Amino acid sequence: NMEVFPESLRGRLSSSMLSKLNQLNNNYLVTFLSSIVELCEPDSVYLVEGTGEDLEYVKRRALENGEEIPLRNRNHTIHFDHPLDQARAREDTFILSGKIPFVNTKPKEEGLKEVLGILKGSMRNREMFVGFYSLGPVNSKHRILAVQVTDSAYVIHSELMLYRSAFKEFRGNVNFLRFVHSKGTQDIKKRRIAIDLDGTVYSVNTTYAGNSVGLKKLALRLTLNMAVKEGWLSEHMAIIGIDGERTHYITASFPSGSGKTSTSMLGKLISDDLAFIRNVEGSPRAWNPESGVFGIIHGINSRDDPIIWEVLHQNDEVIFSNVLLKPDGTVYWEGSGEPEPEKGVNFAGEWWKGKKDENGKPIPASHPNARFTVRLTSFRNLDPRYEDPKGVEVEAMIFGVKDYNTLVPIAEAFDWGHGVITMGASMESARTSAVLGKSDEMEFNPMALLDFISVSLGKYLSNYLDFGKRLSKTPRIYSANYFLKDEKGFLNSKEDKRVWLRWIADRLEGKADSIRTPIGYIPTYDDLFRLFSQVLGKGYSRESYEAQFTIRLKGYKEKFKRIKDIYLSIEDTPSEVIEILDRQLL
Ligand code: SPV
Ligand code: MN
Repeated sequence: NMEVFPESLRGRLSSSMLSKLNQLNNNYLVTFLSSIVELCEPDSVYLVEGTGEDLEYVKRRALENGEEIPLRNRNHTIHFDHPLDQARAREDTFILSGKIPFVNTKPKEEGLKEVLGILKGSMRNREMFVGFYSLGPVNSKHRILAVQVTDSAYVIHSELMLYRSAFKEFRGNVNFLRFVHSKGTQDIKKRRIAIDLDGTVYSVNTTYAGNSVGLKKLALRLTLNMAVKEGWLSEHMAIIGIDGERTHYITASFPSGSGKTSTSMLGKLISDDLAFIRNVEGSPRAWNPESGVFGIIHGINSRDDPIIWEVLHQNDEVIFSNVLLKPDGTVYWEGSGEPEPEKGVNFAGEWWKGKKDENGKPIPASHPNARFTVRLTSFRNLDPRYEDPKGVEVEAMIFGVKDYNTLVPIAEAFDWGHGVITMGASMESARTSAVLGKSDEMEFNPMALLDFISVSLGKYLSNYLDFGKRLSKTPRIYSANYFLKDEKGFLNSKEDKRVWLRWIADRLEGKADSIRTPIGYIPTYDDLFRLFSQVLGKGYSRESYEAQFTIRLKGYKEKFKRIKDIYLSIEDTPSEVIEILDRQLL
């Protein structure tokens, strides 16, 4: 009965929108939406069911209000974020909770008061969009429902591409995760991302998708917290199928900008960024909560990334963000292999070759964290099982880092505990441009998750260790590093990762040997010689093997000492973690 809707909603929803809402008959939804419209005071509210008509409308609004600019290809648009809002804003993001090591927190009452104060009236004279989604296949019993509220047509447009619309699933009094976003006045000093682990995230004065598209990394904080409580894993991982005699599904956890997306293009694509992993009758099964890719565009070219290149040049929908807009209505980014244009428009305004900022530093044509937003269905290597409600069985997990000095390109753990702790929980990686601040400093980044963790690492790791103990067959664990260097440069070429993946498939099928070293099992020269020839049609010298697979004991020892000190300083580190690190240090 529509009479029962609060006046705040009735006054802002058209009669067709009101009847849509009425059909759902969901009291949680009505209460949530009326509290947000009373807070943000939008002019009107548009419920985005996810139909073709909705998509057309949202796109039109994004073009009309200038959040997106049309490109020469009629299915392509470009979006710019504020020059100081080009990446995840670590310093402005906090969890509303007591202290958690390595995480920005704020007492709940104080943090809520602050962010609600900034959100007050933030949508005046604007339209508010409400999106309805499912994290994971809609018909999976493990799917998680989520609602996004935003005054940005770009944010909701992105979500229509990146997530599965699930309006009808909200019928009745079902609950859902809540994401409230306003672009506000783009006053960067008042940018805040406040995460309430009870199930709501507020984000304001930012549009960069990692801060504004709630279902991506903001939802990860909520689902990670749920997973630790409920005994499953919510991870920053790609999911891919690699072929040997049959398809083996593996997950790959890499910090942003160190090879995760390019690795996922080497196999059958299920996910490029996020994974939910659950124990289903003793077997570890994985789903992609997303249905699209928000990927780094820097360095994407037709030779190294033919699949992504194709996605960006065919006639499917693409939102480019923070690349260079050329005068002819096409775009340019560094590393595309195309000649650098003379001029255009970029994230900092008018741009010309040689333009410098106020400190005399050259302004790149496109931002190093410039991105593309596309649907999974645009990829020719998409595995149809991405929609499998039962998920895929995980046989191996890769933990990869960007380490110039020490870690071997590929190694296999002795067992679950050894892999989880010395490979996953011990990750250190060169800092990425996906986070505001200096690039390339080495950072402690367990499971590539430190930016997204929402519980103490101790609790997180005991859940991980226990998860494996309850499985009837644990995945094998691998450490990977594509970035080893000597004074002459990188020791591996980009295509070598194909060989490491095939080695994993061979290991899973019992076809490849290994050498037991103090840090785990490494490939034999003979197997790699065979695989380099089979997979890449090229030779492989003993010198290359020795340079790549020498165990740099000093570097490893120093690393594990640093890591042990970190875990000793965390109050709730399980004793098993220290035991495993001690054994590694012997
Ligand atoms: C990452 O940086 O890990 C990303 C992009 O996947 S963001 O959405 O910004 O987190
Ligand atoms: Mn990511």
